[in-house]
Amino acid sequence: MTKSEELFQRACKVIPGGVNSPVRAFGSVGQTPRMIASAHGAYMTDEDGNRYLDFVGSWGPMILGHDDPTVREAVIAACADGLSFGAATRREVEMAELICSSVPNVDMVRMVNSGTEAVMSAIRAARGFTGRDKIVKFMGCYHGHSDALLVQAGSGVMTAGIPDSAGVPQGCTKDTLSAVYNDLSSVERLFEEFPDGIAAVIVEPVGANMGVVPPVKGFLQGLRSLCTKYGAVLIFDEVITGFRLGFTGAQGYFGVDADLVTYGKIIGAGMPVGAYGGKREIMERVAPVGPVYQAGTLSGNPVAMAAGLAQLTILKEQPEIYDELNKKGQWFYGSLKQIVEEAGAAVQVNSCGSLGCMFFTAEPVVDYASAKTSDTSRYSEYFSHMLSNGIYLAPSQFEAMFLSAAHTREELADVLELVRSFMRG
Ligand code: KE4
Repeated sequence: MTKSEELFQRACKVIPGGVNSPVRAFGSVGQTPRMIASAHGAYMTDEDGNRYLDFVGSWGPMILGHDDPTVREAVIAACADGLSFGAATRREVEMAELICSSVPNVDMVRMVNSGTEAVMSAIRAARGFTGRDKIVKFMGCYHGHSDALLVQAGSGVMTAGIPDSAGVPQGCTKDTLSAVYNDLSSVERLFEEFPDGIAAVIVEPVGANMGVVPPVKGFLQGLRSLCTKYGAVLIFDEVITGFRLGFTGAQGYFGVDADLVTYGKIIGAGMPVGAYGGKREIMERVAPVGPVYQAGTLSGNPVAMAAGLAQLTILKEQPEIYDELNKKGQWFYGSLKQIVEEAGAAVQVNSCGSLGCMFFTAEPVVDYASAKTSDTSRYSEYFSHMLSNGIYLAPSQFEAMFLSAAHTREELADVLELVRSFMRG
């Protein structure tokens, strides 16, 4: 028995499914999860000493690679000053100033502890600002596990085949309307049905929780126009795209203005951090200034702020990191596309910048329904082939690959050869 197997057996006795987040259970790929002991640069090492080139990057935070020395030093220095005070601190001010001075349409920002919390709070702020109850989300998009958003969600919900979730009363989701990603008419119909009833439209500006599904031309701009026309708040859930597509995130990358934006992952550099922010007129409805209540014991935690500030400062001061990362992504996913086409394989390669994924289906993937045509058992074979060759991919067809600044083109070229050999069967 490997150490991972032994630890996982113990885990299953005391943690539901042996994991603290469902997708980590490797359930849909039929493998024992590898218990990771350490990670440096583009690599992770498990408890048995096996080393993997990592394409999960903690699901997005590790854009610089694991254990960046500057980030590590900042965390160690912050720890020496104390871990948490439950009081206002300099670092929170610096983090808020950094975000508000860099990202369009974010006049004010509130720190929370996860992407789920950021989205839940942004929805509440939008409802408080508009006085309306209904929200529109897109099938296949995942916005964390707050009750109202667990409706035809992506990520682990999609992987586990749970169309919704047990334990969520109908009352919590009756105001959640589902639309079709990349289909503006499906949104227009909802606004025509509830012209004064929709508080917000929330969208992943690049779908990354049903696998990677980029927006078709005009989709995001169309959402902007509809929200403006009907007085609804447009929320970009940038927990994945924020500070990944570029320093101004999806708003800058696509040139579309949101009213509220949610963050997570990269802004914490691996520490538990989320944030929501946007127009002053909306954010000033949030307590203690306004009537929309939201709070958190560890929100703006000084150690987490130190980690996030260190990572964001590197990204802001070295914009060439994004140029290289996006060029590397274009080359890598473009090469993957070439390999599957040469092999005549029923595989689609979708990508946007450093995000990408391979869908095992012959059908172009543009939304939840087409993503679901993927052959998940074929994906499972692919996953196992790559894992046995030291490549750590998302243990689910419906997740993204995350390239980092630490992945070299030489390493990626070797990965391409492994994919080529798999496609040859
Ligand atoms: P967290 O609560 O997991 O920090 O963030 C929720 C969330 C919100 N919005 C988007 C667009 C997200 O992708 C996420 C979380 N992403 C998943 C990966 N697909 C987290 C992995 C997991 O659940 O373990």
